[in-house]
Amino acid sequence: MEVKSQARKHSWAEPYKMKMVELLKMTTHEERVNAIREAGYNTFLLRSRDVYIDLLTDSGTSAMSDHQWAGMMMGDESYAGSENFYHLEKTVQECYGYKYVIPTHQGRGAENIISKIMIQPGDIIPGNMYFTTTRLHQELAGGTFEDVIIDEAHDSKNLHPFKGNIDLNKLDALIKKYGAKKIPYVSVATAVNMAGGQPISIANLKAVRALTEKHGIKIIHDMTRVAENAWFVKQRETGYENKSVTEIVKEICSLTDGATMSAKKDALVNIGGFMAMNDKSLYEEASNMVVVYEGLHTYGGLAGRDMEAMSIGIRESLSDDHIRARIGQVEYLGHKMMAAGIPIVQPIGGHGIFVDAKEFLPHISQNKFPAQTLAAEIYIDSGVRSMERGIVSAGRNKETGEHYFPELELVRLTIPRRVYTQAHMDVVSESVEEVFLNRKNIKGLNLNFEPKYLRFFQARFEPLH
Ligand code: PM9
Repeated sequence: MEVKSQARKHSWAEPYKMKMVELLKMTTHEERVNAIREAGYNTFLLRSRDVYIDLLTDSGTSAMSDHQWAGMMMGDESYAGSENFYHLEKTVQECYGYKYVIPTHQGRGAENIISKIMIQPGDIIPGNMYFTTTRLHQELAGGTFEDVIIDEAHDSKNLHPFKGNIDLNKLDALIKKYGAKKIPYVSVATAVNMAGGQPISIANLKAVRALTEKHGIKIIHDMTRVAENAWFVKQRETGYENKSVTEIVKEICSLTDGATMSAKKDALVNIGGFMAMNDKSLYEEASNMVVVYEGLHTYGGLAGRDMEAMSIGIRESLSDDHIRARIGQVEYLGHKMMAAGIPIVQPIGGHGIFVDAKEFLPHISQNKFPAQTLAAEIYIDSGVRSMERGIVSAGRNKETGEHYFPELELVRLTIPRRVYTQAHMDVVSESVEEVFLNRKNIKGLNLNFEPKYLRFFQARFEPLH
């Protein structure tokens, strides 16, 4: 008889063991002060050799399994019709339920093509909070993103269990204001990144589906972290406690018309993504467009071996035991930091701990970049690399050129999957605590270089005195 892994209460301990390790360099305080100065106080511009624990992102940073590495040796590197593509196609169809699949080099490759095909200049794209690359592609295609996430998502202390939910009144008001013809699709993300990895409930998604169907509006799913969302549904949504993550993921996907995927997150690969859809004509357009920007529709910018590792990673990512340990580790770090009085986004999300920099550094106004400053300070303290998710990431309004001032001014400590230990998490928490104790001495930053697109990647700063 199959024993449900939920039946017994046990630790979140990892369902794997290590057989290869990567040695890390330990740096001195002086080396780190120099490194962050050279990086213009932007953690994206640090060299990874100067980083001890790298919590910049969970994107492409997972440890692949022995099965995935074995899959890499099975790469069919034919230009067209690679066996690995057919394996990927079958995996996406079986695991996610979408009919058509086109690989892309990563998530934004898919976003580019979906935006170019579906958006006309002047269109409105409602979504549950912006994501940097997603919104940029929508804007480059001539569209305007409109945030329709519930208000609770913008409040780091609000304990709503589904802060990724869409506010139906906001969505309905947009449809009334602009008309359904101006709304090509609603952009629905699972485990909403910029809100702190917060899930959307199935009940909410069903309600969004009912409303959009009435108006003939499609739903495009950013399914980058759908498995993590499914785990929260299982924990928090009535009726789903005995369903598997695999079943919940499939139900989520069934409520949408198509998807873009950065497989570098949930799907446990270092590179890769895809778009998927149920509509044949959309597929035909996308499979033509992909040859312009990515490569033939049976490889989309990937090597055969990358597609093989992705197919295997997708199945591993849907195992309940995997997700329990993955989110268990994130929660371990979050609870430790909360016990030390560090202000973080609650409830704890799926892929990292998001420190509330406005509350951490109340004496630094948002135009002096508190989250950017805090990320640099944590790096100087311990060599832990994190990422700003606040005013720098939010960028500027495309019409007025003014900074957006988002409610959430956060530092993201993003946990790569299957990479770090509990002891590493202890070091991270201890370092943030140390910075917290000395927070009154911290001053802000001045922005002295800003690139045109996605400025958070390459902007440079100097310290204020
Ligand atoms: N997310 C992240 O670190 C990597 C780039 S931004 C620092 O969170 C969502 C929800 C994402 C995402 C990337 C992409 C783009 C789309 N949607 O990075 O192009 O979190 O594969 O995916 C990053 P790619």
